[in-house]
Amino acid sequence: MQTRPTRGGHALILLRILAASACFVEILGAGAAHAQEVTLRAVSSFAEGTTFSKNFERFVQKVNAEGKGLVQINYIGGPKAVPPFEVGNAVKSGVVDVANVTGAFYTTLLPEADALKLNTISAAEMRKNGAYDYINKLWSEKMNVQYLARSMDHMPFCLYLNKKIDKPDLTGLKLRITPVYRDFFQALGATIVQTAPGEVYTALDRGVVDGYGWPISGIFDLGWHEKTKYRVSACFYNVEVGVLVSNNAWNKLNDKQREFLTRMGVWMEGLSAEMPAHNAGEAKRQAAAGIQVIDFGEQDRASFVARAYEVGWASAVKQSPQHGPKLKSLITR
Ligand code: 173
Repeated sequence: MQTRPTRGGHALILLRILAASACFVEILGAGAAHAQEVTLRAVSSFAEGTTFSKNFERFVQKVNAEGKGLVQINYIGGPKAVPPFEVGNAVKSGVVDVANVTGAFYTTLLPEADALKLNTISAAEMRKNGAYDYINKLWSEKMNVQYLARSMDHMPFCLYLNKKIDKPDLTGLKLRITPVYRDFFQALGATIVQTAPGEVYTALDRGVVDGYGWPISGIFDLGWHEKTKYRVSACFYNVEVGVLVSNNAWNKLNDKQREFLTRMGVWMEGLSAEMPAHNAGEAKRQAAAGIQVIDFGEQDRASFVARAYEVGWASAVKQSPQHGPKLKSLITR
């Protein structure tokens, strides 16, 4: 984190250089009435300009437009800056101040994080019913971060395949996963291989996997539609991507700066209202690209989704007997 007085101060140049490599606050001389502008360094666990960075990037733009003299965000970029599964570490340790990252990418640091995909109530409701307070306390204690706001919500995950199946049985299929899909796909008999998003295209191209888990949106970002034949019509869970702020940075902000960032975060959460229409558009675009829908029929469709949630919560509770059940009561109806 870099801070600078809104008015001059060349004596602070050395401090700025130091701040370029570490989270740092310049304290102005006693009694100085300068306002402080803080610059936070941010990364995304998804490639710049792609689906799961977009809402976050709109948030960054808005913060920078409205936060002059208060808070600015220096957006360093996507996985080229920090590999997706390292982003959690980077924000926990304060190497970066802000991260746009899904819980599935930092389960090694916080096993509870992946459970946020199981929410069935809105972020607005979660702010009201105490869920956010609970999440923030847990994330703060175990991860050294604030869970500022959700950058993605109201979008399901799906199963994409290159081999046709006609019922919810994944026996004999080798599927690309992250923790989001691991236990569910395994429960249905699949063999699994975990990869970062950046490795999916090559895995499909080489035939290393027969399919992959991914949200309903985003397969065009990295060209996977060229290597995808089918999508199972029954999708499941709810994509969670969140904006985390390192406590190292957060603790140095004043109330006004915290309130401003929180307000911007709530604004960003409002963007997820666009998702249902966006999701429908993506499904159409997939059909136009020749991706066929596999429909199990009404009964198996319902049991496929029910099984996803059953397995999802069972593993969340197993991972965290202490917090799993409480999270379930707070983020579902
Ligand atoms: O499939 C994934 O890489 C994954 O876990 C994920 C999570 C949120 C948004 C997009 C992908």
